Amino acid sequence: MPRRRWTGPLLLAVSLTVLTPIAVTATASASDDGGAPPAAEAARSAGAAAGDVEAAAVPLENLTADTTQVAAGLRRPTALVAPDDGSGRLFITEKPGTVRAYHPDTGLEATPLLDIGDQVDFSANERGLLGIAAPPDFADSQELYLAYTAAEDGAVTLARYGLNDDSLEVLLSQEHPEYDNHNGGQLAFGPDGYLYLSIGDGGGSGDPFDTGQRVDTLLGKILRVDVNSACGDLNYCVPEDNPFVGVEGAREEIWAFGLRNPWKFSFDPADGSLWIGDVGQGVMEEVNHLPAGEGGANFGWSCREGDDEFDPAQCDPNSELTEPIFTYPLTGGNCAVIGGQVYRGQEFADLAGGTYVAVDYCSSRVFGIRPDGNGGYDTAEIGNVGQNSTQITAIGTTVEGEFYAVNDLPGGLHRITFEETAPASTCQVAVTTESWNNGYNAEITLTNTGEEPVEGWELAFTLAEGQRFVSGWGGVFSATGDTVVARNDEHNATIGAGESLTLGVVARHSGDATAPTAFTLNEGACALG
Ligand SMILES: [Ca+2]
Repeated sequence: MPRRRWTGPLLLAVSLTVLTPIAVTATASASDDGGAPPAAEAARSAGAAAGDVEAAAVPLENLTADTTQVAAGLRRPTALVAPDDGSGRLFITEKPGTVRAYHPDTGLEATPLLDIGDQVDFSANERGLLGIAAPPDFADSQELYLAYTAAEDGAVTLARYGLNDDSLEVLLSQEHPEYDNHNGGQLAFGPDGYLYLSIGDGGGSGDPFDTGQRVDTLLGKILRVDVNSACGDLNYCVPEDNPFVGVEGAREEIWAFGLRNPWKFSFDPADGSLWIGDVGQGVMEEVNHLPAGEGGANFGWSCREGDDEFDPAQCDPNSELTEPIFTYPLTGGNCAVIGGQVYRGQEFADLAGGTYVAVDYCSSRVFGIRPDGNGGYDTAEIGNVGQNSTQITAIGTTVEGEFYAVNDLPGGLHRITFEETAPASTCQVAVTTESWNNGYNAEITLTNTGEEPVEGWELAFTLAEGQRFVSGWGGVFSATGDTVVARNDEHNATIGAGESLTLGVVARHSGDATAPTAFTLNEGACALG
């Protein structure tokens, strides 16, 4: 069945709608309620510095991600964050309600940094302490923001924890009583200094409350709030430039909607853009990407699941949908996308700089995504880390941008590293020779072992010492010193997948009649066989 694609007329129809939010550009200094929080300035300058790091020179196809376990004994970890306090620590949430501190030199601290277990409902697989964010002023404030499902009623709860006095102040609570899955619970400060929180669609299956497309509920959303001030009855303020401010019937905390279970999202520290991994229903997983400051995006659920239509009753023909920039199917053991981070560290900058890395919870396949500079994206599977770290639940970074991951069972902390690997060979060469006292004739059988036809070819090889090219057949030959290049003739330019062709070379030698042993086809090395 062909997939239904979003088409032009629907996009144009946006101007006719009333409730469709208008994409806004948040400027940190322009809000009317006293300007941006103090964090904004620091966050922006940090972003500018991070933007100076070099971009990767290695093609995604040659990039491989791997993990190495550095700590064990975590209790179902769900998130990790690096406080910017010069300590070099990572804080890791554990589902039962504890936060553990880790330092590369001293390992995992045995005693939890904090314990709010008596406030947390972790009775179900997707419930518990789910998210953590450290504000830019953490070094002074010693405050952390936590997202969890609350004891008693399972409400998705945002709270501020003071390490100095072990205080816990609830800021926001969203009822979530019917189903225990799809709680979201990711927290992160944006480059604008505001706190962003994801909440799932209310759970169950198939969006039973139709919350994805409704803007009168916080379910199925990413929220954006100012936690540095309080407004009226709220323990936070809604930024004036949130997209639904002043829209009747809408919750003004909403930043983006049409999400199913945005378990993890993150900001690229270099450009402030927002990356979201949204867990799919039964067909596909998706990754979404929004430019910095673009509020009001509708990611489609439950009208859409990824690229496909899901529930036509939820499709408003007047609503503009933001397409996922990457999807992958729920086949081959895949089950749930774990949205990751954009690599902006130094150690692997030449390999992975600017690459968004996500992983599937069940299959442990790692996906790399890079904007291609022309509005599109390069994507590739860049490894499978299932041998070292099954069931990854979160990818986080150090203050310097180096990657770590936590995995669910058995709970561990892992360093993520990258290496360059040669692309798999897609050609094979077999050589037979017939030699005489001062020359030889080599017959070369070249096979395309790839899945795509080769259109136009250039086979290069080097003669052994003391040998000289005399002539060739089956192609157009040229020789420079001991390097010989054979190019296709008009009649044999295409080598179909799995097909072979034969060519030959006559060379002189002065005692060593060894035929060439290394061949490259269009600059890619061929296997010998
Ligand atoms: Ca979507």
